[in-house]
Amino acid sequence: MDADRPLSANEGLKERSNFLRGTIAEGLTRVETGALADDDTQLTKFHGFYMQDDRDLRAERGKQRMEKAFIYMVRMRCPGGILKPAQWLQLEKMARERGNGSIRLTTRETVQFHGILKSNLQPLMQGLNAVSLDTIAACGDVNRNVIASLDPWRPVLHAEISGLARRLSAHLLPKTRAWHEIWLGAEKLAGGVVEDEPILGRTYLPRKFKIAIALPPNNDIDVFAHDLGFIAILNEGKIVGYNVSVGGGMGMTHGEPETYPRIGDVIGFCKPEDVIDVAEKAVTVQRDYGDRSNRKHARVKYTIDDMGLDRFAGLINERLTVKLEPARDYSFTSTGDRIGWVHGDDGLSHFTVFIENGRVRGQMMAGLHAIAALDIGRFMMTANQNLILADIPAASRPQIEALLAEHALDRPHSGLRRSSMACVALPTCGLALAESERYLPDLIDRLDDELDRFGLREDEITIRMTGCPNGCARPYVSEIGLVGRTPGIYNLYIGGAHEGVRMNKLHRRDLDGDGIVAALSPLFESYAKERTQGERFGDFVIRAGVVKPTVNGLDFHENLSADVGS
Ligand code: SRM
Ligand code: SF4
Repeated sequence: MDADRPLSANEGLKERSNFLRGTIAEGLTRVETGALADDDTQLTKFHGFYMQDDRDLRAERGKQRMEKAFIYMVRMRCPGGILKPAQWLQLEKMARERGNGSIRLTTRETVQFHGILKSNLQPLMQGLNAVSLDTIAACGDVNRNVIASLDPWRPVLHAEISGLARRLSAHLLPKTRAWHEIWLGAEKLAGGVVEDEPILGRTYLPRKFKIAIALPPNNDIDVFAHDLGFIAILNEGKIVGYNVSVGGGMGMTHGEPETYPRIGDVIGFCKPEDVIDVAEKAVTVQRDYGDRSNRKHARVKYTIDDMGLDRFAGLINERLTVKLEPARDYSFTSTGDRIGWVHGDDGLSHFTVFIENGRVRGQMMAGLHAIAALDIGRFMMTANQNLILADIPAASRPQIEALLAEHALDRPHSGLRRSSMACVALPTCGLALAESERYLPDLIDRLDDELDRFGLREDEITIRMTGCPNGCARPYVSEIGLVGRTPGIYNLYIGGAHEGVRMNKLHRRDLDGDGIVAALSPLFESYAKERTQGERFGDFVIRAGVVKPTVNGLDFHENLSADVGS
């Protein structure tokens, strides 16, 4: 980082916050407004929530000169994404009593609650704490929820990586007691006690930091989209260590080519017992070298591209007790979930419920309630916004099957829909430029009609939509990506790898729904006619010369020329 440039405003705010306390506690007592103080709304992210306003009501309330309809989005921390049925029931209770009645599964194996009023924040946090859950560091300039592949059908391996996710999360959590004090009323630390953040530092990280653990051949967590990735290396059915990937990140800003999505680079291999040290050292290198003057340039991907990958990897190595070894071989086959039943060799079965864009409400909520009330198995929240009802013994299967059928949770879906994700966007996301979660289902109806015409209904082509270029549904690593520009208008990206190892490329700019269908339909037709055995859509459009492959972030924008419209 250039020492001459002034620090961003958030750095001063963190410094002055008394380890993330600010005046949040005082703000909660101010009943005359639904809002919190501006500075505090930056700090609340570290406590796992955002102040928002209902954008559907914004214009009307503005006309009536009323305060915006302030509501809060609360994001839970749940490393590895696994819940007990009783915890699921509690989430549902919280959503009904404290939120807007829906639970939103996110792309990072946890849930968000929307529509929380200020007065409901504390009861919600306490409700989560009552079932050993929390929201600490779910957002903010810290290590976020650690995600791990969900493979309950490989129980021993899965237990190992989900345990690792929990340990990594615990190790990198902020040490401040601010969350416990403000939300649980824990006793304030006595005057003389000095808090410290030995890993994160007193101003925390320059920006968010994300870790994912993959269990090949499953890349359901899109390991290359994260600042730090661990890829399990198997030998004779055992995990012998992990390849380490650094520098993934999806966010960019339209019209600012110096911002770009990037996928991670593999820099070496470490033994299972060294993973925590590798993560800690990667975090501290980013803490010390990340850009604290420009938040749009503060992720690990830019630190790496500024200093060079070798230097970044070298800095990690210098700090490690056991140095990284050369990376080992592995391969991925898919980023998707296995919707429906998977029967394990151990007599346990697992049903992955397809949850369109992660939104659970209505009949789906009722069905999952009935299943959770049986208190069988575990609930696993996938990074594709779906839910696995895991570890169902054979004797309980008929009962679960009946409930799935009764609540239409086992309805078949097309391959495209099964492989779809959309971010939240409107009406809650303050950054949304266009619809996403509320629009993608209708667009998929139309695209399915086209796919039907060419016999492609069952083909699992990954499609992801976001309401802005920040990339919350990881649209740049899907075979088809749609990114909001303005209401009703999207940029279309194609050519990502089905298994998440290559980014896509801009194909057409500024399309409405008709334009998207018109652009994709001929590609579906030629794919159906000309694909080679087993060839994926994303690979086909590259072989057919429709778009050039993206090598990495720095060439992501290279198509931005007249051939894709102005
Ligand atoms: Fe995200 C900001 C929703 C995963 C990149 N993201 C936001 C906010 C909080 C908007 C804001 O800052 O005001 C969104 C809240 C919307 C709402 O109303 O709920 C939001 N992000 C989400 C979720 C809920 C999308 C979803 O539909 O599931 C995901 C929650 C994950 C979680 O449980 O922790 C979510 N966000 C992601 C991912 C995917 C991932 O991490 O695997 C990314 C891309 C990966 C990355 O980080 O690069 C992502 N979100 C962003 C960014 C761009 C960051 C950047 O480096 O440029 C922002 C904007 C920001 O931070 O300034 C953002
Ligand atoms: Fe909001 Fe943009 Fe993220 Fe969608 S991608 S949730 S619109 S920040």
